[in-house]
Amino acid sequence: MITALEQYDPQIYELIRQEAARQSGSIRLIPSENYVSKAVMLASGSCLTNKYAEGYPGKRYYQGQQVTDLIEKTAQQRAKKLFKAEHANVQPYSGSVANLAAYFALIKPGDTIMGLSLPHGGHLTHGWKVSVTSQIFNSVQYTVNPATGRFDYNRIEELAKKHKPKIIISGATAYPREIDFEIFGRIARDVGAYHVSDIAHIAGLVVAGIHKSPVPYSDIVSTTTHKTLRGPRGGMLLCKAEHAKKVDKAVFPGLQGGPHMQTLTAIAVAMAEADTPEFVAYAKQVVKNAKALAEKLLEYGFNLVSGGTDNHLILIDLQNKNISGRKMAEAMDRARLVANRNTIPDDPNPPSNPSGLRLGTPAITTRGMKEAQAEQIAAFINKVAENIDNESAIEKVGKEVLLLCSQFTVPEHFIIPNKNSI
Ligand code: DSN
Repeated sequence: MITALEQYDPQIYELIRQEAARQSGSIRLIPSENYVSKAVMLASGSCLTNKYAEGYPGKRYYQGQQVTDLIEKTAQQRAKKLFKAEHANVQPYSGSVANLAAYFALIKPGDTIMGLSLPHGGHLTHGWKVSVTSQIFNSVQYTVNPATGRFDYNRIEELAKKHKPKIIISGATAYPREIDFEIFGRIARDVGAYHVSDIAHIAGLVVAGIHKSPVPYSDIVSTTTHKTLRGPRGGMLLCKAEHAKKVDKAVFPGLQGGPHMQTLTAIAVAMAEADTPEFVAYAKQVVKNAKALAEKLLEYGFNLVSGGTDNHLILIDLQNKNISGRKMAEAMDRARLVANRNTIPDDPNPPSNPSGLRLGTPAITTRGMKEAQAEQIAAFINKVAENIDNESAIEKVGKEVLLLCSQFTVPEHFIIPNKNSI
């Protein structure tokens, strides 16, 4: 396939080759990114991209669904088994659409939703002010306790009692601690709200049994498929049987047309991979690596929101280093350490140039790195911080990073990069 692309469109081929080289010649620390397996990559680049399949298995609007029905049923069954859920919808194009579908399945425009504020670690679609979710619904936002960086469940409960939302959303994109979904479920029940949990970041940890599953305590569970779960970029909804019809209707025809069958097929493959002891070992190592990275960063004097991590991600508060999140992320990028700037709870600075930096270990763990390499990465990050205005020192760190990359090559499913361009 790649040879055909090289012949037909050398310009795009060359850009793909450069991206493959970037992915293998840098340490990828964005907690929502990963490397997929060869099997997932093949399925997502397969002939399923040619097929329209509006509807659901056995109830499609176009003919020619002999194979797509079997694939989607397989994906649904694998999702139900993996997450121990009564119903699964594997069609959402992304986590954002999955969240919207969860809300539309349960409530009406104008109703109140309550989710975690974005600067405190929530997602845009949890009701943040610039998201359509705050325009369609009345949005109430809870926060973490800025002093601890953790949820104060009593305060969340007080807010829920005061505003009586129709949906309480649990889940986060930048919360380094385990979330107690059972408490969220209880608070929701007590105020007569539905509980929607968004496990986009931690789905792989839930599957591996490292974090407690929200499935028994939620009306609907929403997730992406490409973060710790290590599948293609997509979304998924899991729910109790009583909500199945409403969820399916909200996804199609409510919000989407035909599902992206190539992605859905690759999601099925990723779930087979996740249902293995190897995946459980991988997910455990993701957390061990994050803890090792966090410990070492603390030794170097970095302040971590909540003081450490229980999952795959770390949020650094850079204020004591007098470096902005943006400056740090950009300097790290030049040293081949790819992370993202991030707000911290009660950040005095705007999201465009916040005070924090978010790191994660899913991708480095897929490359086979362990605690020793996580500690080495902490040392690289410290060197960048100590030499933030010294370009030659940053370049030197980049060379050391490249050496580490060469010892932990990207699993061979990637296009072999042209070494000259690294
Ligand atoms: N953009 C994702 C993340 O990086 O966490 C959330 O959608």
